[in-house]
Amino acid sequence: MATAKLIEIPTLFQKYQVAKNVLDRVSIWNGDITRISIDAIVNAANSRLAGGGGVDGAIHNAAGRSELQAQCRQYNGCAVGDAIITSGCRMTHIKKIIHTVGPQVYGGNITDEIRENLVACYRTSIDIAIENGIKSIAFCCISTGVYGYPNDDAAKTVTNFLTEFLEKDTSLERIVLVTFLETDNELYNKYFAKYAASKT
Ligand code: AR6
Repeated sequence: MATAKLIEIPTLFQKYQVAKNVLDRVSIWNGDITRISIDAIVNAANSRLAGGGGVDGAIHNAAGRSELQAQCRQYNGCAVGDAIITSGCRMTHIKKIIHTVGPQVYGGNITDEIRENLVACYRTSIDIAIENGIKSIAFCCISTGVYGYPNDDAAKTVTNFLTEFLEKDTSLERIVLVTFLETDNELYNKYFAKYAASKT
């Protein structure tokens, strides 16, 4: 009879466990970011933090324009790729709003610098969230509206960054990717499925 042999956990299974730990903490949700009950939502702001249209306008309306503007004025604007934090003002179902400024894309031409700035928006927002004890965070699709960042490249870039980040991070319990457009929902599903497939 063959002697018993200690079998090591296959590398494949270890990879699967890492991916499961990432995917268990990410949700893709189609809807209005102002309706989510979560620790923090991330706004796609402008560098003057002056309020605007799109998701920025929706968040200012829901939070109360004058209250939110008063908090934004305490900062001297915000650079592209950087982020600042305010309270949720009248949005009592959240604790904080993180305002980040995405890169602008003209003519669909994405340079390395533009892509790095998009990643910086997510990284800086998460850094500020963690510094403020936030455990759950919802992102809108930064830069993909008025600022013209192509949806496919954004979804791929953000998926790559977040999966890599979450493989190492243990402090964030949930990231919700809020898609307003069906196309962004489909793109995130595609790229997260590719990530999952790469680990099995
Ligand atoms: N909830 C979730 N996502 C939304 C909502 C909402 N209520 N409304 C729009 N979106 P954009 P940007 C999506 O243009 O490209 C502002 O005027 C939208 O479909 O809001 O970063 C600022 O003041 C798109 O997928 O932000 C800046 O000047 C995504 O949010 C400028 O626009 C981002 O679109 C920033 O442009």
